[in-house]
Amino acid sequence: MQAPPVAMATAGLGKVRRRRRRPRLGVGPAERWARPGAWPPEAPGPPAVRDSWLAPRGGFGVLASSLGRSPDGGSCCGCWFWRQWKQLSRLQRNVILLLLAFLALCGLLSFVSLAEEWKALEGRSSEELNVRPANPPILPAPRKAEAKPETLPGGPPQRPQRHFRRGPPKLQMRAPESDAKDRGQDAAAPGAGAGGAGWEGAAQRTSWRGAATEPEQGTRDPLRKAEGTPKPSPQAARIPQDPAQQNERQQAVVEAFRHAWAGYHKFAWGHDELKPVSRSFAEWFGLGLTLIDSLDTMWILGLKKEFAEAREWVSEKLWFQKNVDVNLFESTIRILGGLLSAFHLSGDDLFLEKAEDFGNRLMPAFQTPSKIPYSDVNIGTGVAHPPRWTSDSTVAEVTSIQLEFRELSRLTGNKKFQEAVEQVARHVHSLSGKKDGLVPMFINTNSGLFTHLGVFTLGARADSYYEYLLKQWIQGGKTETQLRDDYLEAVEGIRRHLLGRSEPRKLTFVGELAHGHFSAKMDHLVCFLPGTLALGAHHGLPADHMELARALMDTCYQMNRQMETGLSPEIAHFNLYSQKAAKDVQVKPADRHNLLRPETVESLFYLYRFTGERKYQDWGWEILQSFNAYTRVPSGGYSSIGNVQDARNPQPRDKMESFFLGETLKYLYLLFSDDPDLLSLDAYVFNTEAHPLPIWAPA
Ligand code: DMJ
Repeated sequence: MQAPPVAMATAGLGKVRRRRRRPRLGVGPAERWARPGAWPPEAPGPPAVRDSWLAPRGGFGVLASSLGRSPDGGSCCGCWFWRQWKQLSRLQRNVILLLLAFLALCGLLSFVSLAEEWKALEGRSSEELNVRPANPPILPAPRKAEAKPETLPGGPPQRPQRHFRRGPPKLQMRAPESDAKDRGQDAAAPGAGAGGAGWEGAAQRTSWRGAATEPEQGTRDPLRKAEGTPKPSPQAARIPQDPAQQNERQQAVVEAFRHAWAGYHKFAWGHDELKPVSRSFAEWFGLGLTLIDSLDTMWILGLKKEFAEAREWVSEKLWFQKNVDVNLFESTIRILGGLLSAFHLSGDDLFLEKAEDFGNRLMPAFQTPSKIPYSDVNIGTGVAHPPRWTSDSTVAEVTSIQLEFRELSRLTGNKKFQEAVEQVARHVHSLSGKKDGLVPMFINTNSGLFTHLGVFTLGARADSYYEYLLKQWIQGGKTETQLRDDYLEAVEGIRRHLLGRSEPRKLTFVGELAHGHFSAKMDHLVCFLPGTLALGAHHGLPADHMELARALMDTCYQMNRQMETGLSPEIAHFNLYSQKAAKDVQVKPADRHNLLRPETVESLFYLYRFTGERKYQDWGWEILQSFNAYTRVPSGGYSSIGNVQDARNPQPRDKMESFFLGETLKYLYLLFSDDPDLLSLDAYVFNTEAHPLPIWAPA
């Protein structure tokens, strides 16, 4: 970022030098240069001096060495400097001023960066003095883990380390239609390496602002040390795999899945994401993200052949010894969650072995001064780090990995996964800076304190914090009351500070609060909330949560319904004023896109399960038809779109997110089912990427 201005300035001086010489050689009229402040050929100044500082070898060093005495040996250096300055052309002066401004800017930036570090350190000491976690551990040990004295996570924070790649660099590569399939991750196989350092070369790669740990040896052993053989969920047997049992709407979902999968299979096999329009693929982590995210959906939809082929790829091509940065949250909910869920549904040990290997590689992220994990970790080198521009992590990210790590501990008998994430949960529970249970969006990995205080949202960066409070409580058999209480307090905080009503339909929406200022803005992401509220009510929380769930469900439906394509924008703004013909849901040009997100249909699934009201199925059916009408790409796959308000040209954006298969189509399929035992919500809890994990039986 900073190099170009220097290069430009240098290039500029070169040009000046060439242009100055022309009139002196008599090329072109001398008058061209005879302007105030320019350098006329007849100017009395000393050409030798002028040439010397413009000459490449002398440059600014020569100018600097001339300072302190005038050319005629006099002592008035200020006068001499001023004369020299006056003799420069405007261009030359500008170049010099630009350079000086650039140097000043560099100085300023360095100062700001140092100041930030000082502030973080100060914050840390004040936390150590004043804001100690108030509570003892709030969560029980995993049922299978007691007898296993595994090393706990943590240890002293590492010296700042360097990371080599920052994610997600969405590289696009075109897949030859014929053989894209087999390239997968061959290069990442053990010992081979496309940049993969493997464990051996890993430990020394260190420097700026990250944590590195010695890679753990024998990452697959702990599984064998678990008490007894880990058991997949017994509920798996209840999933019907016979297509004959599927109703018409479920069959339509299966057809949509097959179409999406066909595109992925043809153009992106083994890669992270399909780019359906360009018939190519994009890499994020280089770990076959869509394939892993889709495993349990295929199982649930009864797509045995497709599941078997994907399983084969996991067995043969999925290796984690790669020098690649992954985002801790995204890879936990999609990859770890996907593998654990595939294990539970299929009973196939392969998925648990892969999950444990991957979980081990994520652990360095927790080695920070505060134990609040860094956002990114290199799964090959064990180097973890925050984003380049900050040492903050996102609150939703560090508090929405608990279901997966806890389940991994339960299955493997290795406590360290659970301990690491529960330490984070306890710490966040104890922090000040909340407002009636609502949390800010950022937390600093050095100080462990919330940052950017005073801004509250249920959308991006905070959303799944609330979801995981409830779901951890359910997962643990409803024994961890602190989680439930934090959740209840947060729902009251939402009621008190974030609810609004639109005009003319009086839709209830969840807005945002920034330093006391209410904004009628709601991300589509917030549409997870009706489902979560309904789930809580089903598990015995106050009945009025269900009423709020119903009201918000109507709103989320309208966010889809009021658009020309029938698909919600990424962000909606709600009209607060009574005006004739005004719509409740308004959209700004920058927010008109739709990424095939699941939240509306996710909540429809919960609402239908708990109420049995057909309208929720009908609303989901409308949305599936809209996806088919406006996002389906004929050659295979579905694409996110750029404008939900333009049914003629919805502007395909050439990207099929993995959650379309992992979540959106799965929730639609479950919504259309009339069998409450198909992944019963009394036996399973879905992680935030729709991967079902078993509810732990009461001890
Ligand atoms: C998914 O990865 C998860 O649902 C996450 O919680 C939010 N973002 C996407 C879907 O919108």
